[in-house]
Amino acid sequence: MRFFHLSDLHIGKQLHSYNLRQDQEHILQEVVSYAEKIRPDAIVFAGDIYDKSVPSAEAVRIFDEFLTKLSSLEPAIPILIIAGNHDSAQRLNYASQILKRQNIYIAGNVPETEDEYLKKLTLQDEEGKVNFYFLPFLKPGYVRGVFDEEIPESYEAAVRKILEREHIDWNERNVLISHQFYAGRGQKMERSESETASVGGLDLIDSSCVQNFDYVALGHLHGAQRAGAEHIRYCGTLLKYSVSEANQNKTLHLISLGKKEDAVQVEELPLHPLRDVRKVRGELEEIIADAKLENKDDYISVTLTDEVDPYKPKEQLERVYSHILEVRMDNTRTRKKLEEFEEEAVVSDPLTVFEEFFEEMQGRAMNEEEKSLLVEVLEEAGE
Ligand SMILES: [Mn+2]
Repeated sequence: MRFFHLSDLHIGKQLHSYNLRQDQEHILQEVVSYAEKIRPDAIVFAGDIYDKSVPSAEAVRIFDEFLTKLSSLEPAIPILIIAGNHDSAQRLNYASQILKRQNIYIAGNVPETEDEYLKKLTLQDEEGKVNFYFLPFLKPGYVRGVFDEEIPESYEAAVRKILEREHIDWNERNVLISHQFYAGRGQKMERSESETASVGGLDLIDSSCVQNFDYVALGHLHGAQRAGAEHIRYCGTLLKYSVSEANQNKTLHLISLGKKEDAVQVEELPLHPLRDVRKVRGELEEIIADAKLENKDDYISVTLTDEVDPYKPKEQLERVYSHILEVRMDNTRTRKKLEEFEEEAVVSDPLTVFEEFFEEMQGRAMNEEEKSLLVEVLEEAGE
């Protein structure tokens, strides 16, 4: 069985001041072409379809056209979708009953009562069954109704407890689709600036709690990477959504499941974005002289190292680059300025900042109860 693993489409996203409509339509068309050519047995979307919980009409149209193209392929390819933290579960769920008839399976919500379970889709191949379990993005509070109004003590506990109550036959092949922050024990994950920063790392889940699955299709982190094991993976975004991703290689993940005892195969299919995101650094004159015509339309982040601030650098750069994201200066003057402000330049996450403030005001550290209350408040504010 072979399936595409995608996540974090973030349809409707802007890159700095640029609307990415054309770029997103272009890359989604490439996914459609791959689907036509490869004919995978399923296409999996591990959350964050849209960039906003209330997507624009344009974003909805783009996704609609994309889904329509995929679902009109014959023979039909099942399409599996879960909600991410950027999606609205209710909005994504809309028409999910009708879409099921089109082989589109959507899970917006996690179980909310004692008799609700994860959505599950079983597909068949020559080796037998493959069960796909849909685990949409959750926060511990979302599943309190499943556990007698008791909120699991952490994200990890919530995921573990939700999975424990499923009747999973581990002799069959099982795939989990999930949108959370997983990492192997002690593993440092690569984060990108286009991701939502988490508060104090409390959303971190040890990937060992999902290791029994034959494959775990993850969304949330925007760089493709493993979480603790070969078969627990983030596929990353199809496009570079921040300058911090300029050096990442974005690909389409094709997963092959063989016999239960065989290791999964992961093939990364190359993608060809309409415009790349690139960083260039140097003196204004040399950057202009080195600019290549074929890169003219790329999204460019420029760092100028001229000791004398050039006159209207952005206007000059626009002669060779049509999509400039930012122009920064890095010279003796700006570095000196940075040093002077170094103390202020240390930006911690809001939780740490408030903890320090609290201690200064109260003369004691926050206790656990106060801390968890604050985390809740910050999360609400973040939404
Ligand atoms: Mn995302």
